[in-house]
Amino acid sequence: MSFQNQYLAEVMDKVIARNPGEPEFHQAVQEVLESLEPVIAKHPEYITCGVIDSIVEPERIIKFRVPWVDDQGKVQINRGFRIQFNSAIGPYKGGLRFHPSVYEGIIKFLGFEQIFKNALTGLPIGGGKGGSDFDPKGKSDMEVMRFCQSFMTELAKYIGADTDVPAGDIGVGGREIGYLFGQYKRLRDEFTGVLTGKGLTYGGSLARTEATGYGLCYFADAMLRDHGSSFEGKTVVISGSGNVAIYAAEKAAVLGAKVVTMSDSNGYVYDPDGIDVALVKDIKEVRRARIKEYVVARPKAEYHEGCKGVWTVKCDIALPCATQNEIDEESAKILLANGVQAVAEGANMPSTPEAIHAFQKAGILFAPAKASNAGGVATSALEMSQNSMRYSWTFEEVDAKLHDIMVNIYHNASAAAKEYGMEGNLVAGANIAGFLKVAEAMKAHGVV
Ligand code: NDP
Ligand code: 2IT
Repeated sequence: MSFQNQYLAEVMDKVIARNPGEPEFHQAVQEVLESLEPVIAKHPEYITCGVIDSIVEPERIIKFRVPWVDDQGKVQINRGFRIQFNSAIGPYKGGLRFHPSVYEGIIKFLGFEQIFKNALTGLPIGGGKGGSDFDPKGKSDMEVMRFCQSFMTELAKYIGADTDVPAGDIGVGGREIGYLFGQYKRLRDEFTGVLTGKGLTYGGSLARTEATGYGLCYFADAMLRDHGSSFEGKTVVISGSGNVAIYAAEKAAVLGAKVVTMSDSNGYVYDPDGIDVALVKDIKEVRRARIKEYVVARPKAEYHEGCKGVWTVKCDIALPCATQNEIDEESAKILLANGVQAVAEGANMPSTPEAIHAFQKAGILFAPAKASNAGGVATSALEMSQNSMRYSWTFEEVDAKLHDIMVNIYHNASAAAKEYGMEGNLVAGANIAGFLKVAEAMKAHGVV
């Protein structure tokens, strides 16, 4: 899409020129800037005070070498990143991703989206993201530990409970956070809430593990109910089989739906009787094995090679929970032809712009990641609060707060879309509501 507003077109051109070879970042910025057309028309002061020029430029990019020794005694070198994108409303906050596909452009897109997502939670957290091209798959626990210790040895210089608070993302779960926290504590000799997603014995919050997946379902449920529908009796297709996918599947089933698929980067399983979530937890969280193993214990289920095939399974609701751009236009059209009624994004930017366009054109319910997957980071912020108070809430207390936060995000995004003349467009609504909060804070701080 081309911009009607000349200024926004120029900002976009500059982002592309300054960040060459980073298509995911361009994609994330383009979507937000498109949503800002009516905002600029109403608030031309955002042009003069420079908040849009500033918001697309990270406050700080940290890039470092991560040397570690593998089990054969060979030195391995990976790249580490932390992008501290925006601290207008709170300390930088966002996950760390360990995956071979990680490069600066992936961390930039994730960090940029995190600014608006975090603002939507209503909690005081800025936006950041980090990670490495390290692949934890197939590594021993000791290799993962040595890598995490080396990664933190450099990262520790730049983070802190009031500065920048990392957490998990793809390839970074409880095990990695434990090793990272242990090394930070050793280096700094301080016990603070510098990371979230910590274990329950050392400052972690109850319900953080479940939060992104549960929050996704709370958001989708609010959206469905607002349109006279619900999860009850619906068939749900979920991609991924990691942290977000597992707890989305668990909550969707509790809300009365039948989840029929889970996937990984190799393929997907289809279980006509409904996915056995306890079995998936055992395969992924305990055995760290592939989703293919599922059919060994459930002979009526089928395994299919190729992860894209998951979108050909007929469903009422689709919850993409694996990775960016996993639903392209072709997959979106197949979902629509099969009668999908709602798509809610658990992963970050899982739908391509063409796929989003197809969903919106068809008039189905579409929940964008920034809004619908904000439950993870929201609960991370609740973990920070509990750490500051040196106190912990019960599972039920945290879960109730998470539920309220997700319902509020739905209503705020929905109201912003309506106010700016795009009723029902939650992509625009989420981008606008998140942007306005951060932009007001940036304006108040002056040129900094
Ligand atoms: P996990 O590492 O726990 O699981 C990732 C899952 O996605 C795995 O099943 C993995 O399969 C699959 N996957 C990863 N990369 C690809 C790929 N290139 N193609 C196909 N499948 C892939 O990560 P999470 O569940 O934590 O994260 C999933 C998504 O949710 C990400 O987009 C993340 O940014 C987002 N997210 C996570 C939050 C959190 O709190 N953890 C919060 C908000 C968003 P395989 O094992 O084969 O790699
Ligand atoms: O994308 C995300 O919001 C996350 N990976 C969670 C970040 C966090 O700080 O909990």
